[in-house]
This record gives sequence, structure tokens and C-alpha cells, in this order.
Amino acid sequence: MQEEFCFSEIAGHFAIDGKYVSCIRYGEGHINDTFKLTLEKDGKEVHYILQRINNRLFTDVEKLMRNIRLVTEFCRKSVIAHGGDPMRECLNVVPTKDGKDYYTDGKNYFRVYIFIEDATTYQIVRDPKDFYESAVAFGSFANLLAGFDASQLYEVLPDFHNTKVRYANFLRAVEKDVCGRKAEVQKEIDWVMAHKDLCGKLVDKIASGEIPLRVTHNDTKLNNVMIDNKTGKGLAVIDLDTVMPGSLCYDFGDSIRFGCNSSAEDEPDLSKVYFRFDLYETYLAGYLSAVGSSITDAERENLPVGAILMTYECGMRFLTDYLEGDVYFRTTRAGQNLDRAHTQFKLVDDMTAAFDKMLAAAKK
Ligand code: ADP
Ligand code: GN1
Ligand code: MG
Repeated sequence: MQEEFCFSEIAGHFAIDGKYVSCIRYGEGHINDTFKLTLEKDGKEVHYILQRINNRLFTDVEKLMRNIRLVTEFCRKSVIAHGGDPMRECLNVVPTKDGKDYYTDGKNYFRVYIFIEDATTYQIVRDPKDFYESAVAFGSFANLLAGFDASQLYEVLPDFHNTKVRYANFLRAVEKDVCGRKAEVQKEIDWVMAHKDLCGKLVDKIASGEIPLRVTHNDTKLNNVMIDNKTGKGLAVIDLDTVMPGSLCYDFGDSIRFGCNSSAEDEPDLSKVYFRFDLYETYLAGYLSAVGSSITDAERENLPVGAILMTYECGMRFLTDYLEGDVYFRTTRAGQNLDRAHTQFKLVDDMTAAFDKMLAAAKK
């Protein structure tokens, strides 16, 4: 991939100063191609994030970037109002020399962000304190977005967390079996089908109005929040591609799915994978401390459902992608999506067994 692009030429289209030094693949996101761009200015290295936007998924980049600009400007104002540092505490889009939010060569789409220095994104919880701080960051972000006018936003990926629609997509992939992998994963297919009743658990409550739709992040993995290396605090919520109407239960649930896994999302050895209830309690405390008083009783009582549902849905999406030939989530090795599906299914089983405890903690 790296060889395909002339990064110095691409960087030259953005309003950044300095001599091109390097551009190397960066981070572990599954969707966009992310690079750390280094320039030299006045004898010092300056870094940026350069991303090739996944325009197979985000088909209207113009509107996607407009969303991101609106949300980052909104965050920026809030950071300034609270006396924070807007260059580190929110994403900053660097415009192109002709004032656009992205550059396209006609086929590929690129954007540049200011690189947030001295901060880390974690792929797994190493210290519960980091997880607590990520919960505070995502809770505060949800609280902040409560004041954002949803009507301004374009719905980037409709039905993103509509688990019923995800299930229908899964069935289609099973039926088509384009890669001939179906027979090999019949056990997993049966497992997903046996848990089909989960699909309506939140969607129906949202449809009936029992659970409100809000502007949410929709991709609240631990590696989408930057933790300050010095203070240990959650510094900035990143990866804003999916900010759109959603539910607090999705956002809470997706953080639990990823962070309360004892192992990596793609751990092949399932004996190492289990649900960490202690980390669930940690995240819950941090999230509730920051999300503000607007959380309704119904949302609160459905936080554990959100955790199970997001994990089920994500496992189903990984299995769907495996059946479709690994075309959606980035993979770096054969069988990775299947391993990812397995970890999610194991976590759903564990969470189901722990459900009463999870609910009691959420209601406390
Ligand atoms: P994806 O949509 O593929 O997940 P992300 O926007 O989450 O892409 O970026 C991937 C990774 O790049 C993040 O997990 C983080 O480690 C790093 N990253 C993204 N934006 C920044 C930034 N502004 N400063 C520093 N690191 C960043
Ligand atoms: C993707 O972009 P990233 O890696 O933060 C995906 C999420 C999944 C997640 C699974 C736009 O997130 O929905 O939950 O992988 N993002 C999109 O790790 O599909
Ligand atoms: Mg990401």
C-alpha cells in the first residue's frame, strides 16, 4: 500500500509547512489507511496524521468531512471555554491549500489531522486507570454532544447499529457463500442464529421511543481515545467518522465489548479470552460520572444489554466479513476475522452469564 502513493506530493496539497521527511503506516484502525507524516521545519520534526479515507464505505466524502468539521469545531469551542488546549484536546482538520477538508486525486481521498503528541491509544487495557479515564472521556463526549444540533448532521452510515439489518446482511452472506467458507464455519453460523432474539433488544426500544436517539460516537473502542502520557487523563476522542444518531447504550456497550476483553480482539487462543467484570465496573463508574444527568432510567437499565448486543453484532459482522472474503475490516493475516468473531462470541457467553450482576451494578 505504502508504495502506491507519492506521499510527498499528497502532503504538498495541504496547508502545512516544512520539508517532507517520511510517511509510515500508523495505528491499528480497521477502516481507514492511517499514516504518520513527518516534516522538518526550522530544524525540528513536525508530525501529522495523514489518512486515506475508506471511500468504499464512506461514499460521500464531502458530507463526511462536513460532519467532522462541524463536530470538531463544536468540540474546539467547548475545550476553549473550559480553558483547555484545543490543539491537543480535540481533532484538528488541516485544510488543503485551496481551503478544502480533503484532497482527492480523483480516485483516492486523503485528509490530514494535527498529530496529538505525548498521548497513546491502547489496544488492550493494561491499567484499569486508563480504562476509567477513557470512560470519562467518552461520557464527557456524550454529554457535550447532547448540546449539538443533530439536524445538521448527515447520517453517514444508516442502520450502522441496526442489529436486525446486520443480521439480514449476515444471512445474505451465508446464503451467497461467495468464498466457499460456509461449511467450515457452520458451527459459528448456528451460534449466531441461535442468538437471533438479541437483534431486536435495543432496536425495538428505540423504535417505540423508550430509549431516545441522540447524537453519539458509535465507535467507542479504547483505541479511539487518546490518553495523555503525562497526566493519564483521557485527552481527546478521535475517529469521528461515525458520529450520527445512535444510542448511549451502543456507545457504552461498544467500549465494554472491546475493553472488558481479557485479551486482544483477535486472540486466537480462546482459553485466554474472558469477560472482565472488574473492568466493567470501572468503566461504568467513569462513564456515569461524566455522562451527566440527561441519561434516562431506561438508558441506564439497558447499558448491559448494549454491551451484549454490541459484542454480538460485532462478532456477527466479523463472521459476515469472513464469509465475504475479508473485504471490510482490515486484516493482516489469514483467519483473523474468524478469530475476531470467536472472541466476540465467547464474550457474549460470558456477559450473558454475568448479566444479573451487570444489571445490578448499572442500576445502583
Ligand atoms: P480507523 O477509522 O481506521 O480506526 P482512526 O481515525 O481511529 O482510524 O486512526 C487510527 C489510529 O491512528 C488511532 O487509533 C490512533 O492511534 C492514531 N491517530 C488517529 N488520529 C490521531 C491524531 N490526531 N493524533 C495522533 N494519533 C492519531
Ligand atoms: C471498526 O475504525 P475502527 O477500527 O475504530 C468499525 C467498528 C467496529 C470495530 C471493530 C466504521 O472500528 O464499527 O466495531 O472496527 N468501524 C466501522 O474493532 O465500521
Ligand atoms: Mg479507529
